[in-house]
Amino acid sequence: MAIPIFRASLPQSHLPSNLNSNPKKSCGLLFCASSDLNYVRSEVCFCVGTHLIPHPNKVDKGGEDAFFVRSYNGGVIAVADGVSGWAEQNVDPSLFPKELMTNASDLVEDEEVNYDPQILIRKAHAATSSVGSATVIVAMLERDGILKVANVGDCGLRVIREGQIIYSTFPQQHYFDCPYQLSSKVVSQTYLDAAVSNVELVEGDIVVMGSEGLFDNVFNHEIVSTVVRFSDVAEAAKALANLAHSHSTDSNFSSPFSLEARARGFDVPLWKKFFGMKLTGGKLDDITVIVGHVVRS
Ligand SMILES: [Mn+2]
Repeated sequence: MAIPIFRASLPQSHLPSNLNSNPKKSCGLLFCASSDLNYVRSEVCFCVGTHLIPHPNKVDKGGEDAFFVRSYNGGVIAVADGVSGWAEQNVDPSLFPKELMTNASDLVEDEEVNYDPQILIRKAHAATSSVGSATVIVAMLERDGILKVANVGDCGLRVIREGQIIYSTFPQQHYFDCPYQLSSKVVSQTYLDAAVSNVELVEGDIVVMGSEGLFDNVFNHEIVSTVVRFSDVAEAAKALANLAHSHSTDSNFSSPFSLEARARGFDVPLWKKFFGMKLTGGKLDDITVIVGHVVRS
């Protein structure tokens, strides 16, 4: 019987249950199964590294993203991104995603959840009493290599195999910059709105999960070229977060965010266009990156 073990510890956290929204910490978390038996050779699990860089104006509080990593089964990874508009109503936007992730982490082994990330989202949402809202993505790896993904909003996930992206989530949004989100309001999206997929992973695959702060600032080809440079998942997560951060503060960078804004009709005023100027720049945001390497258990 393969038993998951932690071969490296999570970084210090001010959140319970393996949660971490602590800025500027990365961890090399290896939860590979130990086994004396050879017949489980084909079983896989995640080796996970994480890195979070908060929005420059939100460093004191650690930002409004939250995430967790659990070793259950082949591994569970999840990110929630708090919707910052709540600050205008004197609500701390970080509370809802943090509680949502705490609840989800606590419910991972729940019988009713039964390895289904969509049910995990339903139960975690129902258990969350904080005011606010968040986008959320959860991925659960089965030991046979099936990765189950449930995604509400514009967090994202990529699967990289031999230097190619073989699977990608797509953001769900009501309109530009307004994603689907779970909320304390009755009128919001629910687990039923989650985009759900099953992806068959094999040993050697790399999974990159992140908040929109990653995908708004880093192109897919950059994600690939960055992760393939590192054998250490914690180093890969840190490098991706740093790249996203540097693009987010670069007003001349044509980011995925600025390209989408232009495609949707947002641009600099006409007189600036006359001088050949266009809307550029990254998007300042909280940046959470989780990199999972699929290894034999
Ligand atoms: Mn965000």
